[in-house]
Amino acid sequence: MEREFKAERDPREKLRLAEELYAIMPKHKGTDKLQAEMKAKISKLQKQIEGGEKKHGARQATVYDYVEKEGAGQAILVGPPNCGKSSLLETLTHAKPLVGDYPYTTREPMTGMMTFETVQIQLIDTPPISPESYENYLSGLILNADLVVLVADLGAARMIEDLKFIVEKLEERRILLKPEVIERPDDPRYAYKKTIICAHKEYEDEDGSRRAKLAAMFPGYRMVATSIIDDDSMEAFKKGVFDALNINRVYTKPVGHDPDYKDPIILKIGGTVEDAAMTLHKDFAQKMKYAKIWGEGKFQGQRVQKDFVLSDGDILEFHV
Ligand SMILES: Nc1nc2c(ncn2[C@@H]2O[C@H](COP(=O)(O)OP(=O)(O)OP(=O)(O)O)[C@@H](O)[C@H]2O)c(=O)[nH]1
Ligand SMILES: [Mg+2]
Repeated sequence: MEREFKAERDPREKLRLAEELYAIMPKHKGTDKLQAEMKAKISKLQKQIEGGEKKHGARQATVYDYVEKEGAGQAILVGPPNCGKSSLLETLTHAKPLVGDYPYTTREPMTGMMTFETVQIQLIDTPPISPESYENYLSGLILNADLVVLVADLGAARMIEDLKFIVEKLEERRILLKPEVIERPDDPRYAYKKTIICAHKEYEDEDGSRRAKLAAMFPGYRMVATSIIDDDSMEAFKKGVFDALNINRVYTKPVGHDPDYKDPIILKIGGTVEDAAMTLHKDFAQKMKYAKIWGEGKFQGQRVQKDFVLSDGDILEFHV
């Protein structure tokens, strides 16, 4: 592992390895000096990551490795050069990324907010991943996102090879793309990332054979076929992302008033009445005695307790 630590260039990876090395290091008088050295290295790496400190001449790209989350969820568009990532961002949000009919158009990440029904979802457009290019900060961006959207170019002759390269590249960075994430990897150095497949430029695949290849490569993954000139497919993309985020929208209503549909509470699937109240205020959740609920499959206005599990679209009226 020590050799791995020395070879690693990505500061976040390096930090993780350093912390691990420190954890397994025998702690006694004889290793005092080593322990101190390792601790110093860890703190230096932490500073470097936080402050984006420049190491003499070394190429550091910590500026882009974190995008603060906004809205109900954050999805990151990842794919080979020229597959249409920036076009998707441009079509689905108000962002104005550079789009070009040549590879490597995008040089830095860009974000935009996509509206799906009553929620806003954040999209991140990224520079492409290929044998010629991998920006180190991508690992951090992907790890922080709630969802990876792997964009496939149905018109590219090397579609499968290009995607295979990306999957392997991320694996090398200890990120494993998964159709669903229900458990943590056995090896703590790895991270599972929930991923959906965007089969983009659908009109380049008239007989559907390329989509079939994609589905065979990514069994069990949610897949959505898209084209920027097909509005229905853009809606399907939004819904696909929303569904994959595993979140519920819960609306609140003051007693005697209509529900507020503009600003839903966002909860993980399985969230309860108490969780919903907590998002408003901790004290409020404590004071709350019960809630009334309106929604599918419920008696309208039914009284429910704090531990009641909510569904998407439920309307709550809190009673203190
Ligand atoms: N046929 C077709 N072409 C598309 C579609 N979406 C984008 N394109 C074209 O694909 C090319 C690349 O688009 P970009 O959005 O720049 O692709 P990108 O993945 O951001 O490319 P890089 O930034 O280089 O990685 C452009 O010529 C777009 O017009 C689509 O749905 N169908
Ligand atoms: Mg681009």
